[in-house]
Amino acid sequence: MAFEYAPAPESRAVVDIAPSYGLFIDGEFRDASDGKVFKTLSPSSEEVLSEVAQGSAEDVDAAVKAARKAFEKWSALPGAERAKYLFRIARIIQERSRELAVLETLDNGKPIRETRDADLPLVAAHFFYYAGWADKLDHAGYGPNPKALGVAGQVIPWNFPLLMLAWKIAPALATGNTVVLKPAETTPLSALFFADICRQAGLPKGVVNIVTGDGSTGAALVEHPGVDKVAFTGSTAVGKAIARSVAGTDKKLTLELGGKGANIVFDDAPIDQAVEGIVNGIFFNQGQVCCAGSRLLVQESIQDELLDALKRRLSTLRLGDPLDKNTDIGAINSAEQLARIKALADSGEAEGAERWAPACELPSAGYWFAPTLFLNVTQAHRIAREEIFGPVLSVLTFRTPAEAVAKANNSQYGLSAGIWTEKGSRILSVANSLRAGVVWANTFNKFDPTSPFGGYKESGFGREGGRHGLEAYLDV
Ligand code: TXE
Repeated sequence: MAFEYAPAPESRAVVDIAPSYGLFIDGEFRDASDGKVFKTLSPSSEEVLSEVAQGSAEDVDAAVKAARKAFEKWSALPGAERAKYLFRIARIIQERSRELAVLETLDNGKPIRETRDADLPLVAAHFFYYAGWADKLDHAGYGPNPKALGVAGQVIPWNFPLLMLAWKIAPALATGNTVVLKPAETTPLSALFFADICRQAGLPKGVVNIVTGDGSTGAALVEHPGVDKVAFTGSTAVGKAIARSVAGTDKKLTLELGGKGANIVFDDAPIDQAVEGIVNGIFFNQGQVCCAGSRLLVQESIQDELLDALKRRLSTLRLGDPLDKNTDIGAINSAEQLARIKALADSGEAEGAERWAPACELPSAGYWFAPTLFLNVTQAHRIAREEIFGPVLSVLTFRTPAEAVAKANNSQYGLSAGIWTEKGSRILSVANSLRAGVVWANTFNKFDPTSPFGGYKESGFGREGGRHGLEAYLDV
């Protein structure tokens, strides 16, 4: 891996991080009822960034009550009025995007180029997009005055903290719901900055509440009887536990869970373009992406050529300081996640797959994992079946399109897939045979607020984004 001196990292002085943060309930920041706090740190340096309130069940109750109180007025506002708030939020996000990008990079560990060029523009785009829906709901074929569900309890993960917040909060507010959101315990800061943006935008008190904390705070939220709709993005195990806890209530539920995306490269694919797509598919955000292309299915006849080109490309990736604009691979989000990645990668070796990584010096502090390929992987290997959620690509081969489809679909998950071929007819036939919520053709990890996103099988149910994302927050 080519190492060059990092020139002028994005200054971390751009963002002012307070030594401690409270919960955002009813328009005010406050300490946890029992005074408990936890630390959030920078995964690239292990430096403590701030101390954050650990929300208790009592705090969740206060937040749900504030959201309930705010619901009557908020849902009764004309859509055009709600739209104004959403547009204002979107514009403030744009104005403060440099600050937010640096903050997200510090708290999450992902490269600044990604937060600056992908996360933040998409966050703003989601608010603009759903702002545009708010005043059109009456004429969208849902019947007059489509009803909001009430209070949405939303639990989000750490891999795209602000973007997952936008996916959840923007459609909820556009449709007239109010929100209690719990960010992940390793990345609470951007959600708290967002709370400040809500204040700046003059959003009425209680419409958005942010309760930070760990899984126990999340469980208290989804179990709260005052919550009408639960939206969760995270692990399949927790998603199933939430489904069990919501069963038997009248709460609506959407789950966006894990994945094991197949990136299928046919022998007529443009190799250089496919290599870029494979790299983007699995090394974007260090592979901590639910729809990552974590299984490469390559047609046998081009295997050698493609893998040689891929290895050459991996040798040029730069791993290091996430605030450096030239960094391609940042830090893994937490020690726990790093341990999970290591354990699964070790299982690959133990089960007989061939491990390859470019020569790469890892920084001494922080949580790092070199971009890694596993060759000669079979369906029986754990690394072919389980979500690694790290920069690890499992390479399998196929001979015919039918075999490619069968292998791609041979998964408990069904979130994403990619197809690389010059043949339009093959794109259509293969895409239609794949049991995956999103299929990209000759690209990967492309997102757009107008497109619905969500999974088949153990990747969850319900859709976020686009018009389908609105329906998850309406009684249609
Ligand atoms: O997830 P958790 P973790 C996958 C990925 C990763 C694994 C574990 O494979 O390696 O999950 O990650 C909250 N009730 N994904 O442990 O625990 C928690 O506080 C309510 C895929 O971080 O699911 C956090 O806010 N909430 C994924 C959120 O759930 C609970 C993104 C996610 O944490 C809870 C993240 C409970 N009982 C991980 N327990 C994706 N689909 O993108 C925890 N939480």
